[in-house]
Amino acid sequence: MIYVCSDLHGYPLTAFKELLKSVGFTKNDTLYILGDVIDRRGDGGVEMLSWIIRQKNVKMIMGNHERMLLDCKGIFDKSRGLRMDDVLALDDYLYNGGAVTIETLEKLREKDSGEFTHIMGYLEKLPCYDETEVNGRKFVFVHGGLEDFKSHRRLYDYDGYDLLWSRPEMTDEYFKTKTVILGHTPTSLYGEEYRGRIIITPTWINIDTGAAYGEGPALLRLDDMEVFYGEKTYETD
Ligand SMILES: [Mn+2]
Repeated sequence: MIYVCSDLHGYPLTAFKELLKSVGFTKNDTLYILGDVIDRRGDGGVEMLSWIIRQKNVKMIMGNHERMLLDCKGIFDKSRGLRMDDVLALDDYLYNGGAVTIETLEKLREKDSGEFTHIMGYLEKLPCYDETEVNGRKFVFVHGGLEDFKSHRRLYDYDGYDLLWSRPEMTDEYFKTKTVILGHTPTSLYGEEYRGRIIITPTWINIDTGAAYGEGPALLRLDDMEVFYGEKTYETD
């Protein structure tokens, strides 16, 4: 079976493992995580990243938050002073909830620099999109959306900004023959009636249910399009 989730943003690893257990997820299944594992809450998602890296059947896509962290990775290099581009990137990142992740990563770097390097190296190599086919139905995975969509435009012709920061309008339509699965925009931003629930449109599905804000993350099974929701975690805020 193929499962997809997105925007965990520091969701507790134990609660996430419970969700996987509840659907009977095994080594024979595959899980795609559509970015934004880090930032905003908990330990900033660092423990989750350490876990993801060690799972052969979990594939991650780049989110705008992973991109922002990488853009200011110079701040972890203590052999030189901060440069102006570090400061600008850091400013942007802190504004978007990166402080908790920087703090956890800094502690990890001091305690276990090998693991720190492993995590940063893994993030550097993340793809900005992926594709798969399940029971003859084609799927595209991307964090934000396909900005300035044209049906003839190839996926590799979109730049990072187009894929990681795009927020489709409810009426936007993508491919006729492929369903795009995306996150990035909490579904409640499309209307209170969608809070904590995925949104299914004719050409794209938004699975960011707002785990960053205490809602349970969604786990979508592509084989039968069944959706499962993780436990809400407001109390840890
Ligand atoms: Mn995002």
